[in-house]
Amino acid sequence: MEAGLPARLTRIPSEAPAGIVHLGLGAFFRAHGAIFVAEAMARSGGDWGIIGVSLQSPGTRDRLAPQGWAYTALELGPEGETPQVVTVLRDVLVAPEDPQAVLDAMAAPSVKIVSLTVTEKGYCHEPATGRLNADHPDIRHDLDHPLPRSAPGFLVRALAARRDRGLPPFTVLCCDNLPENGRVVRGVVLDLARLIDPALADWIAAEGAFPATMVDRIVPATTPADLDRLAALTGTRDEAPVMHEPFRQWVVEDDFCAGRPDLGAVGVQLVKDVTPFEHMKLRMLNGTHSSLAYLGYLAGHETIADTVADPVFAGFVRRLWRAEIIPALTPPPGEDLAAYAEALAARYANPAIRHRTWQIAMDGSQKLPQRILGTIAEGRAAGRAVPGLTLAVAAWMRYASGRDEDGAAIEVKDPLAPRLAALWQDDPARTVAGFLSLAQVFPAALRDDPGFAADLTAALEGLIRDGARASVAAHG
Ligand code: CS2
Repeated sequence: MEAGLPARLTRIPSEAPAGIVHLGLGAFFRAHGAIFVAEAMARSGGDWGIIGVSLQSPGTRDRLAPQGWAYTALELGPEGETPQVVTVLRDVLVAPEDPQAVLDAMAAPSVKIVSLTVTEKGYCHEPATGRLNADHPDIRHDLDHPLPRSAPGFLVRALAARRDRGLPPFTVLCCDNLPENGRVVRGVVLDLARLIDPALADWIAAEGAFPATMVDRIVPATTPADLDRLAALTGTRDEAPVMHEPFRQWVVEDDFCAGRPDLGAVGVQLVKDVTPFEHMKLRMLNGTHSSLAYLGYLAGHETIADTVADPVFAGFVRRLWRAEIIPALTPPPGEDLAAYAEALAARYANPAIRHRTWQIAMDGSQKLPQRILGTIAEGRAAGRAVPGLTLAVAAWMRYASGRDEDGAAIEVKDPLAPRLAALWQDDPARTVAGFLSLAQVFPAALRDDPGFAADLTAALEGLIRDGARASVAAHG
């Protein structure tokens, strides 16, 4: 079945029928959730094969189809690379080509879970409030058409089909880096369902389940050079491998309405409350990732490993953890935050992971609230200085202007990109005032805090005057 992929690699066998539909079949899920599920089935059985759905383009489907949906996951350790073949996918559907086929798959009686990695912007919500943005063009489309475009649209229409067929709902398992991601996706699904059919919303609210999760594994985008290196390593060409670091963590609220794979047997932490884990990971990992991405990019660093190899940045990130982020966190059960920070420093430094600052810099308007702005707001409310994170926000603004320190164009990827670029003015105070008027990004506590506006303006002035590296050095 896995034509072209060598049998001598370690295999995760599984021939079980599909019990999971996954929306957003990017590299992250294939290197994280899919592997946990495959291992859980290999260990404890169960019909948890996965049907992947690409919500945008056919590329992944077209590359995986000739391989019988199998692919190599290449672990990039500091001391070497270890491939394994993952055979848990049963099919890949491309939503824009055939949305009905996606709805049919999601409404199949064998499907018990619909998981998602559709990125922050895929939920069509307001990042600052967590509520559905009913004016989002895809949501407006999905309100009027039975064949949806958006992830919330697919969830609602598929749940409606199940109710109409007398089937129970599936569990909606959000695997994106959103705070309280289960509650957010439940909120957008119920908001949309209510606009379509209030009785459907009541049924979903009563019968459905939306466990929160914390997901973690660094998965840099696969490059053409990776394909060549892997082919040399294994002797076979895989057109759709994924690259990942050795570390992985998945913390899941144990609230499933129709069963689940035996995830606990393969190291998934099944807990009652994911919130402290989410805060730890979003603020300590993703918060510093974004800070290093904007400042590192402006300082001319291509990857996170390159950035933290620069001693000025290595000192800066440690100071962010120690002085600005950890003081605002409650440690989750069993976690030591100082040790977690040390482990992150080692993960960032892994030279085998070529994780581009440009890749992490994407979609800043969707990421900053949960990664950085919450820590800043809590720090300021507690009277704690947060100069490093404030500098990171200034760097985001500079990055979003679309020009780097040499005046060269930056390819800014963000749903708000044109709007952000237009906010850039010659006068830093006016630039800051413009950005702070973005209610969908900045919480009220920061929008209404003149002290924050002043600090941010000073940070931006320094950034423009001295450049990113010198500004970071001044904070070290
Ligand atoms: C990164 C994340 O691209 C980004 O925004 O911060 O993808 C990060 O690598 C993962 O969340 C790690 O678990």
